Amino acid sequence: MALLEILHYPNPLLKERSLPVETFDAELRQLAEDMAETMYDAPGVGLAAPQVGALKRMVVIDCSAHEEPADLIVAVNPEVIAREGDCMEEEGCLSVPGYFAKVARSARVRVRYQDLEGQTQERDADGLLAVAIQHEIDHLDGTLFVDRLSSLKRSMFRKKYLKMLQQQELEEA
Ligand code: GNR
Ligand code: NI
Repeated sequence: MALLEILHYPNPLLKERSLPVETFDAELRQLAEDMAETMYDAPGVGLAAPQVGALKRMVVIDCSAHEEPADLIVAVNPEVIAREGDCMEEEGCLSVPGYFAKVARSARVRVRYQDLEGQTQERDADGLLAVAIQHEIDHLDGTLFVDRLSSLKRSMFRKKYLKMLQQQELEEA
């Protein structure tokens, strides 16, 4: 059990494409466990391996909030195989703390992935779970939610956010 360090924008690792997982071993299970612990501690509803510096196609998601029992999904090599409808919900990201914006996504998705045993699974999702799945798969392709904003909003984000980071550095110096 270990809490992992979450990388923040503009860390270049967040722009990398993660590699497919081919080996379903104890090391992968340990990473999944540590990612889940890190997600719950943050707290967040999802976490992708590249956010903790591991360029592997694996994500953990739990949108059950405070409901019991918790519904932890560990999805290896996840892909959206069908999508339907459109939505525009406010998103945040543990790698971009303090910034929130509405992002256009599909409203409903069917996702295919492998579990930690390597067994193929499929699952339908809507609402926050559908948004979170799309947000996490984006991380595996090196895409952050701010990359999906209009170019005007994205350039405003960059200016504001980099300025805020500079200010924080000054305060910490
Ligand atoms: O905790 C998170 N909340 C969230 C809210 C709306 C849309 C997406 C998310 S994912 C985010 C955690 C995170 O950054 N995962 O990569
Ligand atoms: Ni994120």
